[in-house]
Amino acid sequence: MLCSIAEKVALGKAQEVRSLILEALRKGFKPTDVLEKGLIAGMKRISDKYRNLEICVPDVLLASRTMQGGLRLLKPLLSDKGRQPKGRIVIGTVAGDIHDIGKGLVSVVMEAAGYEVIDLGVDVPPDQFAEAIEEHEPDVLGMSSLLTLTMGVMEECIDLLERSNLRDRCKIIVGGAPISLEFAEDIGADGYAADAAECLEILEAVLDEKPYWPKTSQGHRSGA
Ligand code: B1M
Repeated sequence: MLCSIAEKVALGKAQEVRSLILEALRKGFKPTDVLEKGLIAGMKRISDKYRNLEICVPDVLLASRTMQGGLRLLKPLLSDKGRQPKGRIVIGTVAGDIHDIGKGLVSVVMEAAGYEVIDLGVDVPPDQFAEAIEEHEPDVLGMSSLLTLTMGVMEECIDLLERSNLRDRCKIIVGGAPISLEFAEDIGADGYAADAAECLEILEAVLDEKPYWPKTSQGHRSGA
């Protein structure tokens, strides 16, 4: 059943995805499994096909809209509104970059794990991140970038926060396909996550002031 959801997401069949999600939930599948093995798996298929030039941009957009429709259905079941939030996160995709599917997934997973998430959207310039830190006083600032061309905006943002004496107000984590642990360290971020699941581990580590060891980067920080 979860495989069918993934398949229909990749084909952009919004109505069928909706029906399948409702059916899966009725049958007792966990919302987190529907998210990971259905929606995220479907998006992964479409990303791979796009990379291999098997499909074009409109197919990707159709699939991403389908996935976002499914996410809207799952979101209320994933977040635990009654509990005191574990922390507040401000997140956004950096200026020049409009990719928001991965950031959306990271946000949903963080909300599901009990964090309050303030999503600034896409194409967010450094000064808007700075204003959001002053306004929302988050524990963590998260920046996402999917383009090698826009990775540098993360560094510009951290520089601006340092110049404005805001850098110590919160931890900073970064992520997105072109980002690496080495890059995150070079620009002075506190953490890097390769995917949404790893993002939760990194969040807990940076909030506990513990060193982070992303699974994807094992060995890199030996001796640290
Ligand atoms: Co774009 N695009 N795109 N695109 N697009 C990529 C990223 C690309 C790799 C495709 C390619 O060439 N093979 C390439 C970038 C190359 C590069 O710079 N290295 C690219 C390009 C070049 C472009 C355009 C320039 C194309 C053009 O116009 N000529 C253009 C740029 C527009 C802009 O931003 N200014 C563009 C446009 C688009 C669409 C609008 C068509 C669409 C975006 C739709 C949307 O987001 N609403 C799109 C898409 C969908 C992709 C691909 C196919 C898929 C991205 C995606 O959603 N993946 C992508 C190719 C690929 O990745 N295979 C591609 C699924 C998502 C779940 O994964 O986003 O990686 P991802 O997120 C993961 C992790 O990265 C991580 O966790 C997420 C969940 O596991 N993560 C974080 C992400 N943010 C995080 C933050 C964290 C922690 C973890 O902490 C804060």
